Amino acid sequence: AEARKNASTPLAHPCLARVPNQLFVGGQWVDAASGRTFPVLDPRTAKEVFRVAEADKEDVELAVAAARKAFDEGPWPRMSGKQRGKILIKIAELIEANLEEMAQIETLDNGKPLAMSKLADIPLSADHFRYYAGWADKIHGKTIPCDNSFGKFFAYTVHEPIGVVGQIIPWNFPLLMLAWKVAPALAAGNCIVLKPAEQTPLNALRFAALCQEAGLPDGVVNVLPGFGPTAGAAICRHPDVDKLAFTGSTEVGRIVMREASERIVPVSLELGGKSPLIVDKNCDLDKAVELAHFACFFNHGQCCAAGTRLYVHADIYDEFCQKSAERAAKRTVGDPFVEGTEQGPQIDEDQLNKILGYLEIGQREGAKLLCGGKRHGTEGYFVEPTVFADVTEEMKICKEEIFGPVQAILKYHTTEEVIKRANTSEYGLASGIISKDVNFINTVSRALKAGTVWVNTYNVYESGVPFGGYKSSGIGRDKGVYALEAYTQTKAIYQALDDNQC
Ligand code: TXE
Repeated sequence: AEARKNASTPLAHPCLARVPNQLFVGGQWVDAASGRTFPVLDPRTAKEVFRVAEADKEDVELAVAAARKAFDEGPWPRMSGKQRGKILIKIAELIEANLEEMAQIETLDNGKPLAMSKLADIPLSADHFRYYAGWADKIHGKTIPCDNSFGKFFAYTVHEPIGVVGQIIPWNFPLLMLAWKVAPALAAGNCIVLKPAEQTPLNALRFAALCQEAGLPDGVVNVLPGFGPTAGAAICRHPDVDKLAFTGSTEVGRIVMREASERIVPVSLELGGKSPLIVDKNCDLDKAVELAHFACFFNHGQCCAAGTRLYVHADIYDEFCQKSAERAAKRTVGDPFVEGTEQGPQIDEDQLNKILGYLEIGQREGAKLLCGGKRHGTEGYFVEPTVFADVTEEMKICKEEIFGPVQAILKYHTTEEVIKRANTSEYGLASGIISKDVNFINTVSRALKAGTVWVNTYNVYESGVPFGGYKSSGIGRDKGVYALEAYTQTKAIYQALDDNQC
């Protein structure tokens, strides 16, 4: 609360009471150097509910300097892993202690159903910090025997933090995407400059306040709300940023990678997807329809891993399409704060227009519209849950990421055929299989070119299990022990065993 300036301004929602509205730099709450602020809109109404300071290049300079100082001179990278782990556990506990408030903030900011924020986003974020707290004192190298003619040596490796990490995240899971990036970077001893998406800065700011409360040293985490081409680009270009981590569109991922290549810094990218979900004829049809519905429509289709290309075996195709359309038509769309709402508004006007554009394109391309197909209501950014059948790989709605509540159903006949077709996408983030046939499952799961395969389930995100893409879906892995590789350097140290060596 003390970090929110102009505290007398009436609050648009009670959950905003403790959300800071400034930048968090070097452990201080500060205005943007330009003095500029930008609005946070409620996606239910498109109306402004809050304003936050808008970071730009000059603020990035200050934040990177603070992170640099914290890394080069501060205690964080020099603390024992155990000590760092304790602070990460404290962060996890604070997120849990503030679960109700942070869930409401997430729903207000993003539009996702409150039940989902409470069940998924916030607890999974806390879990992530607890998971990496456990790793903080287990990040160590190997002892390697050396046997060569120059003498007696042994060698060992140490896994050191990289330094100042620039992290840029999207709006679809604002706190969870933050947790995926921040927790492993902190466990390994790095210092961070984080830019949340301009659509959803609120929980990142609330999180920064919790970091202070948890006793995280100043400058270790810096949070800069702002826009991509300004603050985001400045982070990517800053010569003192030692590593870049990005989640967002493939288009911007290419920009981030270009910047990283200019300075030869490591980069991890988690980008778009167009994930196939393959339904075998050997399945429980009603359960399969429900799972496919969840795979596609969860989080309003705003999931990089959404199962948006639904391949259904010809023997069950007609019934499956009909039932999928019935299920989608029943999906409750409305205020995400109201209990029972399954789908709230999309994130913003750009996304709304992008999705509506694809709904038109799909019909023009000859896909069969089974339900939905237009905007829901006239206020805010709501879209009708939409199902297209008779989709083919040539159609744009099958090739491009829509990032909305749009299911595209395709018919297939043989296993070989569906594997080939599922792998035609430029993306390779996730995939799914629904089947009771273990041979089908084994064959298809090995053949799919995707970073994740969900079998008879979908959208499961366990902190210890890696997540990332093949092909244009990205480089590197978030989560699990794999993410630690992205935030550490490996140093090899040779040591002579023979006293005569010097
Ligand atoms: O993404 P952007 P947008 C996909 C999805 C969606 C599309 C566009 O298909 O419809 O991307 O969404 C920052 N330098 N995904 O426009 O622009 C930006 O401020 C540095 C999939 O929101 O990629 C934000 O913080 N940073 C995705 C972040 O990048 C820049 C989730 C993501 O925004 C920048 C979101 C620049 N030049 C969208 N330009 C997923 N993989 O989950 C923008 N940014």
